[in-house]
Amino acid sequence: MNIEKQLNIEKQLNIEKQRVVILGIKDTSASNFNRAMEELVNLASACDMEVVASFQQVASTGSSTYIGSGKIEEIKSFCSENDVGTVITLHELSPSQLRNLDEALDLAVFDRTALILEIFARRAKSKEAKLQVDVARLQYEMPRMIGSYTALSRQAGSQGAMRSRGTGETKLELDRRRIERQIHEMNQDLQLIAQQRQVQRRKRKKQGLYNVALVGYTNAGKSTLMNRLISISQNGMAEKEVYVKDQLFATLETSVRNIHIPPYPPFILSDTVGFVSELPHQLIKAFHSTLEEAIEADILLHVVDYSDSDHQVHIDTTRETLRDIGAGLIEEILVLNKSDMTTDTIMPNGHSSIKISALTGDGVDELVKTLFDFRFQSDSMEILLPYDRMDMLFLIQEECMTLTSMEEEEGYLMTIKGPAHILNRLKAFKTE
Ligand SMILES: Nc1nc2c(ncn2[C@@H]2O[C@H](COP(=O)(O)OP(=O)(O)OP(=O)(O)O)[C@@H](O)[C@H]2O)c(=O)[nH]1
Ligand SMILES: [Mg+2]
Repeated sequence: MNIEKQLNIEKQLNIEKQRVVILGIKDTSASNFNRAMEELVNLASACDMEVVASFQQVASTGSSTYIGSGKIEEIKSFCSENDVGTVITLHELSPSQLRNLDEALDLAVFDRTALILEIFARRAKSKEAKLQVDVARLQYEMPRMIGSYTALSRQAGSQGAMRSRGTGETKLELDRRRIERQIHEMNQDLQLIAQQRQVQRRKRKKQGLYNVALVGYTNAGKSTLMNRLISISQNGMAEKEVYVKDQLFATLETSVRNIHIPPYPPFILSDTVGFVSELPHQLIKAFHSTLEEAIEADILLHVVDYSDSDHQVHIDTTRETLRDIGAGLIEEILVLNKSDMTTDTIMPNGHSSIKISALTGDGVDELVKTLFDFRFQSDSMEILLPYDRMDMLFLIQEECMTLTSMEEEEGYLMTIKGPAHILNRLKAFKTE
């Protein structure tokens, strides 16, 4: 595929409701394959495309055109009869496969990775997200561009046109260096932004607030749960709600909010990008810093769309990705969301889970309680705090949960629950 064609695809991608067909090689069990193809339809619709047909072929290993010639003809005639100009493949194609299939079909061809990159590019709003997507895209495009140059120069060579081959190679080298330089500069900018983020995170850490991160498969309801918690939060200042939509990758950046739901102390809640199976590796790397918020959390709220029959696969995918980014050992609470849409009573076993509906609010109180049961694993403690220890009173208000409080002659008589390190500091005031 040459660069002009590539740009053409990008142009076409910007047209609303583009008609496309999807194509997959069935190299796994029928159920896995169907699930993956269904997800591809959802990814396409997240990119404003309408999937008009789905083609499949039983495994053909290492084909230079991904599929066989019979299937190519079938797709070609279907597309010309049905006014379809674009084919999306389930697997990531090698640069040469992409080029060969593109030429054989004479249609715009792109793979699942390119589709996901396009969705991310469309959703990116902040400078950081835009840079991350640009880096990932360039990394994806570079070998494919090299492939197209190599093909061009091979063609030229076979016709004996040495001069044009030389020109192609020089241009290739220049473009390659230009892109490498661009990637390098963008990575430097990203590093700067990541450092600023780190400073903010350190500040929050210093405050010692409970740091909770929402994670989970895309479209599970993480942002809806965040908004629900914001709506019942009683901060002095109202926190801004986050974007929710019934589409894959509605959220791309991390939003951090301060939540205070009495009688519990305030905590920090972050909502981040959702996971998907086989997230392109270029993106995992690029989004590492976005996901860092999750890596440094005290606890993860792993949100699952419990009404989706594939929820166990989604749980596994999310855990795998968490391990990949280095957050695999953080304590998690499995939040079985959208329980208003299912009567399923089988709970995934082996971990602490809780059923809720972020939409109706059912189970959310219980979830907050569970969250703080994790935080305050010790028993409650009774203290008598002298009136001149306002510093400690402040600490209690910030970090602990006050079960009872009375004003006595010598000070406040309180029963509190709190994180072990804070209770340790308050030991001196413990009543017998
Ligand atoms: N019925 C029902 N729908 C829900 C519930 N929670 C979320 N939804 C819907 O599910 C869709 C996705 O919700 P989001 O909160 O955007 O999901 P997300 O996990 O943030 O998704 P990404 O940001 O794309 O990763 C929206 O249409 C929500 O209205 C729920 O408890 N019940
Ligand atoms: Mg979201």
